[in-house]
Amino acid sequence: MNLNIQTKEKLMTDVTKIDDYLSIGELASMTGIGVHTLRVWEKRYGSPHSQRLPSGHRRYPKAEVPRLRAIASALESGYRPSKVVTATMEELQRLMGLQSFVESKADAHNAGQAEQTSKEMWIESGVKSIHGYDDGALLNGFHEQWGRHGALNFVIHFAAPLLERVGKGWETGELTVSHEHFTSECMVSFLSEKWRQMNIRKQGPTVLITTLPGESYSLGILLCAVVTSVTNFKVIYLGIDNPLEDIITAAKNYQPDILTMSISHVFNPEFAETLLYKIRKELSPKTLMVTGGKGSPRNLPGVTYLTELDKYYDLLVNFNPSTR
Ligand code: B12
Repeated sequence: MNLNIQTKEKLMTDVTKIDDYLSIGELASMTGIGVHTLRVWEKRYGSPHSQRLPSGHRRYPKAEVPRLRAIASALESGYRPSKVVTATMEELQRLMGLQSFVESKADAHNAGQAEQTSKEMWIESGVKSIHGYDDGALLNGFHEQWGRHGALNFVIHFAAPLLERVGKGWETGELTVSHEHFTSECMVSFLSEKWRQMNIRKQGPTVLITTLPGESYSLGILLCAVVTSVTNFKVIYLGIDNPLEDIITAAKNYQPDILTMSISHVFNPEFAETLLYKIRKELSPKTLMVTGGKGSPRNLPGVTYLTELDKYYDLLVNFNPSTR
């Protein structure tokens, strides 16, 4: 592009005055896509499109960050650059199976009766498989709904309600302890395989996932690992019941952008609060602490408490490390 001096001056004023632009290095660190790759893509595909300062340095609109993060995720999942680099955010979400999630969030409250009934029928057929300890049928059902609705819809609308239904079955005496254990085992192995597949070879921003010491419930952090894996973030998964010192050491060594924890009803929120304070005190202020679950304290300074997994997904896709 040949710019005359006037145009160059105007651009310099626009770009340097406006906080909404990033250098190529800043864009690279916020998206996990290398500087060289960004240059090659612009030359080859015309995207992401930069503006030039008179010095020749590129400036990119900040608004490109979520789209580039989605591109990085698509590449991690095996898509070719030629297919995704020029795609819009909507096209990328559709490609990654997130579109139905986004749409279903938009009209979650108006979800059709038919859809609700079919979910309930699916849950009851899962319970039937659980009664017969039929892991083949149960896992097939998981695969089918995951494939049909995508990862996020699966964890929010199928996995969590099935676990809730099993809990009710146990409470009323319909299901035994071994039914509950059988369900947990199937769910743990299915979800672990899924998020680990999505996490392979990822680079870029990190989320450290763990529970507090004394925690016996693992499904909360597994659901968080799945939600994290569909975003651009790399998961470092410590599992449950870790000593406080180990959590702090890992956070110091890996400097994660986010530390995510699920705190189940097993915890007294006051005790959880004491432990969370200790972690927060030792952690870099740059690391965001996120908690959820029935035993999690709320309104703790320096800790973001979220009730829902879809809110957690929103937090991840809108996360901007440079503002921390
Ligand atoms: C599976 C299960 C177990 C398994 C857990 C296995 C595992 N690997 O985790 C095992 C067998 C260990 C177990 C044991 C027991 N269990 Co149990 N268990 C359940 C069950 C069926 C599912 C729990 C679960 O993991 N759900 C999935 C999680 C993720 O859902 P959630 O905690 O509701 O979290 C939701 C949100 O809070 C949010 N969330 C959670 N974490 C986070 C984090 C972030 C960052 C965000 C954003 C969101 C978020 O997302 C979730 C989905 O919406 C529940 C039923 C139920 N209604 O939950 C009973 C249930 C929790 N268990 C119960 C009981 C009584 C027990 C036992 C005491 C039974 C016994 N007599 O031995 C023991 C106690 C164990 C202990 N150490 O204290 C009761 C608890 C009642 C109470 N409030 O006190 C329940 C509710 C069953 C019931 N209806 O009675 N259990």
